[in-house]
Amino acid sequence: QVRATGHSYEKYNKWETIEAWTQQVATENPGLISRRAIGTTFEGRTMYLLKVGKARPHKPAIFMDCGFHAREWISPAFCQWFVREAIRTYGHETHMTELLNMLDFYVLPVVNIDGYIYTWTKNRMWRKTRSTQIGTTCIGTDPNRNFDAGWCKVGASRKPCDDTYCGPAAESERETKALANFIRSNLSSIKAYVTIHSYSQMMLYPYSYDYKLTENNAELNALAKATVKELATLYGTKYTYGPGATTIYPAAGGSDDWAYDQGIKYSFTFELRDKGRYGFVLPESQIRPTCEETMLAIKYLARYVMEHPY
Ligand code: ING
Ligand code: ZN
Repeated sequence: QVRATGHSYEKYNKWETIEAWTQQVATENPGLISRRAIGTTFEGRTMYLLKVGKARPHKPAIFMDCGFHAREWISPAFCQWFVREAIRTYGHETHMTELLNMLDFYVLPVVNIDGYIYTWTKNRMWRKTRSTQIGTTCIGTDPNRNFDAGWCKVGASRKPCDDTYCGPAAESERETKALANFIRSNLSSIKAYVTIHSYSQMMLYPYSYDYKLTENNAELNALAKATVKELATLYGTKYTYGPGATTIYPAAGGSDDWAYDQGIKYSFTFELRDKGRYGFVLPESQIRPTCEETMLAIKYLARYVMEHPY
């Protein structure tokens, strides 16, 4: 069992603890996990990406990130939980064993590290990155408005002081640039993109930047329907699902829309628990049930992707 200093899967961990944990899980599970740096944040921190899967050439992959928005603490907690479940159940549970034999998961535990640290030290409700720019004293860009997908056309702000500021240009942020560069460099293997947010219990798929529907809308709808049904089998947690624009709100520059337009046909945004009672400040007692039900969803989705090559 992995125990980085002070680390707990049922608590919210500060960044230093998560960083040490990424090293520890990789070192202790060399046959299943490798770690690499994909970039650095505005404040100079290293962005670590974990590759989870049984080593084999030419494997398809699923990319999953957590911690886009600083205050959505359940999200990084889920990425950590996912990695632990992979380690714990590989070779013991047939579903996970088959998945990791056939697929690689690229897991980025915290995208917006600087913002995450800021929520631990200064302002629990911070959302954006922590980048500065000349001409304004306001700080930060919304990383999920910063992708080159209808950039800043709708549901985003051009004002640097706003929470949904789209940034001075698409991919202006070091964090979004690093993520986009990694995906562009691995497009031939990445078959699905999953980004974990909170809250509101939704499973969203493209598009959010426009009311148009994707070419495979019927398939995405059926897949989302089946996935949220699977999630609900554990505790009855109800998720809504659908295209972002009509299910949550129109918003341009999101990573799922961008990934889809790169050719990744299975692209989803999850909004985990709850529906507003605790909101972003979900109690630690809900980490376990939230992560367990979300594991069912991700494993279901992964099996579908594995069985539908393209
Ligand atoms: N929700 C997402 C947001 O960035 C979203 C919703 C998904 C927008 C996909 C655009 C594209 O606003 C949260 N809670 O962050
Ligand atoms: Zn979010």
